[in-house]
Amino acid sequence: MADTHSSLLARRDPAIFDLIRKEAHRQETTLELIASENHTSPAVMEAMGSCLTNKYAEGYPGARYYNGCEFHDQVETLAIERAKQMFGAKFANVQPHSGAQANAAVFMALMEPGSTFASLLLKDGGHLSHGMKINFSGRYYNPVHYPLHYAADHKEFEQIDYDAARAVCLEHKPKVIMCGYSAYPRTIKFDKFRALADEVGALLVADVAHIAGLIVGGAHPNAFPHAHVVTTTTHKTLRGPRGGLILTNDEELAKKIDKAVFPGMQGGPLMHVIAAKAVAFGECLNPDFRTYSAQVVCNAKALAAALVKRGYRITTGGTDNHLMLVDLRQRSDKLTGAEGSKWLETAGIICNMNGIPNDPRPPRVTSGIRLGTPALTTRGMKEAQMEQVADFFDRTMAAGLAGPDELAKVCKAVRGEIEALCGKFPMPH
Ligand code: DSN
Repeated sequence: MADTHSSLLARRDPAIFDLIRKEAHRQETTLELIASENHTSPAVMEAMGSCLTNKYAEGYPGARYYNGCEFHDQVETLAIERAKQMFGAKFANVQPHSGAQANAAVFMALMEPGSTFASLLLKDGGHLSHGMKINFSGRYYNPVHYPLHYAADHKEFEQIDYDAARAVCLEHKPKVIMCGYSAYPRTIKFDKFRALADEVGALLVADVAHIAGLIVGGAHPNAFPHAHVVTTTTHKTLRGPRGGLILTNDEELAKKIDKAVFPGMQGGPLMHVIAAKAVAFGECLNPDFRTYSAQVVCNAKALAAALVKRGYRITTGGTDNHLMLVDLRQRSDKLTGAEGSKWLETAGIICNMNGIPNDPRPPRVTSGIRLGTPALTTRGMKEAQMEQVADFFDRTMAAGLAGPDELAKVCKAVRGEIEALCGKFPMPH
């Protein structure tokens, strides 16, 4: 079916076909270390490319505003049931088009415009939908932020400061406390946040977009039963299609959330994506997924240790999850995230520049690079390959520091080695 589909596309729209083919080759032959990306299975992609894209299904299973939804009801119900099973939750909404839209719907359900909520700033590892000034969350609500720990004793340095979070919440009495982050390498203590939420009379929302797959696979504590509401994307460690998901155990909140998603935030659900979510959730419920999640964390720890050995600093001193923030300054003060990540791309390592906590450099330059292991682990790579990845990383940085000629020479050599390694660890097929 995939071949027929491809050859059809090749005939109908050779320009797009060619670009997709080139992108597939890029993915096959490079190392994907962006912490929020992964390689989905062909089954997930097949569901996404199906005829379900043709249908309007506004509403929810059994209560649609359009006819002809018999099979769509069954698809969405399967996705909901699997989502609930994955997280041990009583209610799930699988319709959000993205994680940011899931958060927007939850804000709409739980707060009034102007309400105060507490979160971590984007520059400390949070997310733009957690109160960035130019985002809906900072524009229509009133964010207050809790800090990371920077005490001179370096105890839990650069980690969430739960005492300071308590002080912020006692002062501002937020309606919602957000936890869950996009660049935070340590275990989140959901129980501590819940105790704080109870103390100040707030609802706890855990945006577990980054660690959802680790939770489902048993490699990170579950946000339930502590969180009142959990939001996530479905395409990161969950390895599904791009999309969002909301869960809760509270029936009243579930009703408000359903209304906020549709008709509050969105119109017709993307039924082809919901089918693909169901397929991915089915894969996550397979016992193999536990092995995968554990290996993602082992690989991240191995990669962090291998980089430390080569002179890099990892913020917080390491990682408990799938990602790490590499502070390049310890290797050389001349290295920046912007330049370094471009050199790495030329060599075949795809990652993103990222500010480190208290970064003296601006967000478009940065002193750090964020690396994550979900995609490489999907390809079957293990600790031995993480040592090789650290070696590729460091040789490229050293060459960049040496100058353009050395950089060109080393990138070419490293790229060849990476292509050979990728050949041994193909993407899912
Ligand atoms: N943009 C995503 C990330 O890379 O972490 C979060 O939404």
